[in-house]
Amino acid sequence: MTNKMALDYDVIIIGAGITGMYALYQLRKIGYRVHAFEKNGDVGGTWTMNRYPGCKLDSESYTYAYSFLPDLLAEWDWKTEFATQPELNEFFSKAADRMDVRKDTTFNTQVMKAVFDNQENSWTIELDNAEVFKSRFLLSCVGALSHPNMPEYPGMDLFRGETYHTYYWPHERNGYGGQNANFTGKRIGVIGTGSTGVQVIQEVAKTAGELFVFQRNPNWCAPLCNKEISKSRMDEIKNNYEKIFSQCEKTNGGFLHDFKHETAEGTSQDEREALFEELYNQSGFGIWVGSYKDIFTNPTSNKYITDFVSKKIRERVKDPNIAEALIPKDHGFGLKRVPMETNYYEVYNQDNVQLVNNLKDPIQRMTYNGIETQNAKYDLDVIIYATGFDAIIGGIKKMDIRGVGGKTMKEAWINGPYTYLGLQVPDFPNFFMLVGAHNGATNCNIPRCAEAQVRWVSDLFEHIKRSNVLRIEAEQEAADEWTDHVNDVANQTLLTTATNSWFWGEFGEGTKRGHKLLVYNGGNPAYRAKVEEVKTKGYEGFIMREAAVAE
Ligand code: NA7
Repeated sequence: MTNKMALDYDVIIIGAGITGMYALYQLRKIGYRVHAFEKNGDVGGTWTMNRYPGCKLDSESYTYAYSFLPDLLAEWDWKTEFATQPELNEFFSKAADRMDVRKDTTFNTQVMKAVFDNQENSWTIELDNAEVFKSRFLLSCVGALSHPNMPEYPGMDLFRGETYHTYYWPHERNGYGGQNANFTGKRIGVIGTGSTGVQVIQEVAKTAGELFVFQRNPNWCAPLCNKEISKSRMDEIKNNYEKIFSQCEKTNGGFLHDFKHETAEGTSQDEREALFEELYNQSGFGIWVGSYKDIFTNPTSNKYITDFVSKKIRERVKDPNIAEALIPKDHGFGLKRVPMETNYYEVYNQDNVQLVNNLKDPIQRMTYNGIETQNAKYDLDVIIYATGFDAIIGGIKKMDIRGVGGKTMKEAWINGPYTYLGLQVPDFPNFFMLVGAHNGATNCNIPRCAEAQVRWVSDLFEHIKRSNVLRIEAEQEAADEWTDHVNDVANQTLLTTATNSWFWGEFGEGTKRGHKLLVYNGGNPAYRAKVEEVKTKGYEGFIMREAAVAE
């Protein structure tokens, strides 16, 4: 039977952040009718939403750009090694202008439901405004950190002061817009001490009347060492973009930094300390991913760096009891995302800052006046929630996605993410997830790996077009193998000892309940090699049905 139903688009993209914008641009360029739906009011994802005071990058700014817009790169001057939110927002906004993607994007619109039609090989999506659209293919580019966690404490609606979640920071009170001065002299409570909380705390501590930091589990933080970029340095960067991007391609995380040595075992203490010291005082993630590769797999090596960073915290925080409360005891250094900081630890030497250790004295409720813990009451003018995200899979969970036979993603992922290459799920034909769970592009300096992923998908879509493919889906066996591989890689690391982290999710029922790593930890080069091999072998692991066969 010939397929006669009307498609609104060939491809619908969900999300117009860094990945979605580029996917739209690429697929449109190769001849697809593409449209994106974006829940926020503009492009840019993370960088249009997180406007809290102190929000900035901890990837080097010039590694975080689109590499395929040479004109923009040539005229764009980064102000600092690690750019602030407004600068990034402006960069990606200009990039959107160059790609002219806004004209094919509907903003302030959320995809609520997507249903696959097994006869027509198409997706029908339903929006939050009740509109319905049909497309042949559906691409999720919803972002890894786009669905925030808001805790549910009793009395939250009673608090008479100002309440913020860092992700939903009001645009008119942009942390860099000067209005933030309103916090001067105020009594502020910050809940959460991940990367976001750390950035907020070190910023608002400068002017707060009193700042109370509500910390549940401490994180290992390390100095960012940000600095301004001079004209001559910027010229040098512009002349070296190609080298910079190619260096990032070689490293596991898509950063400039790479491990100096395979193992720390057998090294002398002096040798190790000298390397750690050098990296601790260097800008960026070098201290995390620039020393010994086996700090992630070998408990002895991990203890070396853990002891080193503990010593640094003890040196920097004057009160030994506070220093101990700031040193994680439940996991080694680097096994969760390392927040990068600027004088974060010194904040706790200030008279206007108090650390509230919620492991010993948990938050009980919010009141009209502030926060009540088991043992104390804190009167506040402002409460800032820096409580993180339903990471990696939050965007997928939020939508009601139904594949062949009405199967839901919840059913498909009952025991954890189940994917082929992190891109497709069996029984969900024509549906792709970019920079999602078990995907090599997710545990990475996002623009670097997102770009590579979009290019790969774009090649696949050229093939689909050339071969008149109506339906593409992952083979079950291929998905089994990939999922086992992702879990095997995770189980060979010490990350399994630090599962209270947004890298992990809890899945399964009864005795099967357990933590599953949400990201692929095999590294960017290994992932890229794998997907290239799949392409070379004629997209091995994908079942494709061409029009003549499918009709
Ligand atoms: P994270 O790193 O997930 O941190 C969230 C923080 O919030 C963490 O300290 C949590 O403590 C704390 N938290 C979460 N829920 C609660 C409740 N209910 N009560 C008290 N404290 C809570 O998120 P971020 O936004 O900081 O960073 C996410 C990524 O964004 C970051 O790594 C960058 O890549 C960009 P816990 O550890 O659970 O005890």
